Amino acid sequence: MRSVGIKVFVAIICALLLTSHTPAMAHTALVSSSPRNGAILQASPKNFVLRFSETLAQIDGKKINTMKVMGPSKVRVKLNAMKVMKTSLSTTPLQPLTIGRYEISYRVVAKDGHTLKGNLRFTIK
Ligand SMILES: [Cu+2]
Repeated sequence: MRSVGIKVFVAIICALLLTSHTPAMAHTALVSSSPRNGAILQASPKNFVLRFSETLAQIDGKKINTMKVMGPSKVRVKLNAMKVMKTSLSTTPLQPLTIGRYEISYRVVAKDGHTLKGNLRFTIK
């Protein structure tokens, strides 16, 4: 019967969806960044790019994917607007950064609704 076939099909899809997101699996993760964590740079980075393992969620008018850059003496670096492109979040500094240690902290929401927070550091020599 046709309806039995559909039920089996639906059951298989449900099973796949459940196993594809078990608690043991990590949700979205940071895949790469520019600058890299621990990087020692000779000059100011032209941009900040974070790439994640999952597509980021976007809600019109809400800044749900953000990063913050703190510089020497805990001075917050002024950044241009955040750009979200599928799995990446990027921005550029308003002005070139000076010598010192910096920390990027980020908070993103993946399309599955899960939030990821983290931070990384880099130094300009
Ligand atoms: Cu998740």
